[in-house]
Amino acid sequence: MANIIDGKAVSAQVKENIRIEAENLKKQGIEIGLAVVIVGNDPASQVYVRNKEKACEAVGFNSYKYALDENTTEQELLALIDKLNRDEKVNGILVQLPLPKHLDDKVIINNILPEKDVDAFHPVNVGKIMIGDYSFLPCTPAGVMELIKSTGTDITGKKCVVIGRSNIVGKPMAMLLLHKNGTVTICHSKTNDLPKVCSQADILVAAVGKPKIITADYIKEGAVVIDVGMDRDENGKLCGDVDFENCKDKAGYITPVPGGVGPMTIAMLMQNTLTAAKQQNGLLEGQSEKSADGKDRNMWNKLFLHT
Ligand code: BQF
Repeated sequence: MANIIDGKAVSAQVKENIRIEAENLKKQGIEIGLAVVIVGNDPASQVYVRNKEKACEAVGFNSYKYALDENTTEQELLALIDKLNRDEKVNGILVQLPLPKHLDDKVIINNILPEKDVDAFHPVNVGKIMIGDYSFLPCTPAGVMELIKSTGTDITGKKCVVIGRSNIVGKPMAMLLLHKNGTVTICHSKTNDLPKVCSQADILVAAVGKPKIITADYIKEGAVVIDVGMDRDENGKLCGDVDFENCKDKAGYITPVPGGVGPMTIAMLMQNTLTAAKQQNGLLEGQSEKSADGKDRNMWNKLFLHT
């Protein structure tokens, strides 16, 4: 039986540290605010938004929820974003995805001020992630990194396989592993002999979006297996991309769904919102300088080197 990585416990620890920092900032008169915008009535999105509001409450941030009608126009949504960009009480802005079909998420995201883009989806922040200059962490990949760290696994030199090449998970995930000196392979729907590639991985990150497609034949004995999937099984029950029961005896460490990556994604969003508030209040100046090698800095140092 593999060690089961407890995402809820790790996320609780991260959030507790954030709560203490927020409490100290409050004593200096600084309150932290996150605006959450949701358009339409997608039930999964409503759950995710509620999770984000609850996390804000737990760490002592103000949350401002904007629930807009399904038929909201681009112009109306952009007007709200413009208002939030200017609102000093709002340190972070997130627009819950996916948006209804008539809205183009690229246009919307491009109009969020990069300094308030706590999802790190704006092209400016995506570019910064590529060069290893982390003002905001990509939430899900950063959560995965924290979970790997919690196992005590050193990524340097390890074979890392990421399944999935989305802009939200797969691509930034590969970057974070690369910046930690992993030897990274990105697989996708056109990859030849996926089980063979995966079964060479010391660290396997599954972000496919298909229930339980990763079985024991994809897993190297003792590997760290991280499941980013949020799928439904044949009974409509929440499950991941990894067939947990089938893989748990072969993996060295494995994340469950629920209670694995999901709670970490939310914790990292809180971390980014704290960072945004500090930056906007001029409290991160001293940390924005390069370290001697010019590579690891800011949040990166804080979160992944010596927390
Ligand atoms: C848990 C998300 C797909 C598409 C858009 C805790 C969340 C999920 C699970 C959560 C997700 C997934 C979020 C658990 C936010 C993660 O206990 O296992 C929290 O709220 N998430 C999102 O905002 O958009 C998504 C997945």
